[in-house]
Amino acid sequence: DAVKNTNITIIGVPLHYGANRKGVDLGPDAIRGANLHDRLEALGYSIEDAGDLQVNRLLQPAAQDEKLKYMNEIARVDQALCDTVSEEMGKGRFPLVLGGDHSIAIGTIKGVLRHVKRLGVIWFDAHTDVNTHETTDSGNIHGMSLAALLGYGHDDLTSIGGSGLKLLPENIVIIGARSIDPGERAFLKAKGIKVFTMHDIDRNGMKQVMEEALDIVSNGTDGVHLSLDLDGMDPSDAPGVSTPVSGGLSYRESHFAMELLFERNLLVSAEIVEVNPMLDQHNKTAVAAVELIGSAFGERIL
Ligand code: 6HN
Ligand code: MN
Ligand code: MN
Ligand code: MN
Repeated sequence: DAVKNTNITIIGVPLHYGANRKGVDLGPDAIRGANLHDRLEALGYSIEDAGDLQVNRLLQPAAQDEKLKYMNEIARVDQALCDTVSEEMGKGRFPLVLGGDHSIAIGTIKGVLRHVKRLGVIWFDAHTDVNTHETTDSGNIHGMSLAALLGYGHDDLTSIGGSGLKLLPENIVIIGARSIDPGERAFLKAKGIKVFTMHDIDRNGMKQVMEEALDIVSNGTDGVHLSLDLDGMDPSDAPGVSTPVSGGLSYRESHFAMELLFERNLLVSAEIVEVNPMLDQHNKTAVAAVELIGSAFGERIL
């Protein structure tokens, strides 16, 4: 087991190009505004905020990038994020990255992989994000991040952080999936990636699902990353996301998952993505995100 790291560095990434929809770039401030810093401090963590990475203002994607919208800027930001995450981990700190859309997972996880070669990942999401430019309908890179981390997709995405860095399919679990594109279905099957869909959670309950999930991500790995896409939660509890899908995880199911995760003491890094304050109601989604992080870091009801 990893020794619990109580030194956390918050890194904001105000990027929305991967979702091709404004608003998610306001996520870092909305999450900070929901008292992330104080909540973690109250749990005994020591917090540093590194501020936000710089994202350039672009008015439209280049015409040739129809299946890889805004790729150049996304790749540039992900490379900077990879370097920042890796630097913080080099100082022995725990990186907590605030998105931004889910394309930032490429940068976060590549940075973590520089320090933890055999990394387990919990991908909490309504989607599975394993498209490539060859299978995508939308051309939105936030739907391609997990494939890129496995080494599939355009070179400019897979080579971020150095091309030797990769996740292995057997070390990943996806939790909460209910919207999977045809090309993704084939990919998940071919690679043997374990997906706990909403059907599995309905059938077996979150307790059994998380126990199985945590066994998978901890088996033969040296640490686990949490990639928390808020659209995994049901839109009634998390309405402020770029791509909402009905039939999601309830408030308690989501919290219970985070509480069980904390009990295993596996986390080396985490990120919160897809919080979109422009689509939210009274910052409800950012508050839910901070509450989930609270549970993942040890908050208890009693
Ligand atoms: N996310 N599968 C869809 C697409 O456009 O490729 C949705 C992707 C959503 C990505 O929520 O991180
Ligand atoms: Mn403080
Ligand atoms: Mn996602
Ligand atoms: Mn999603």
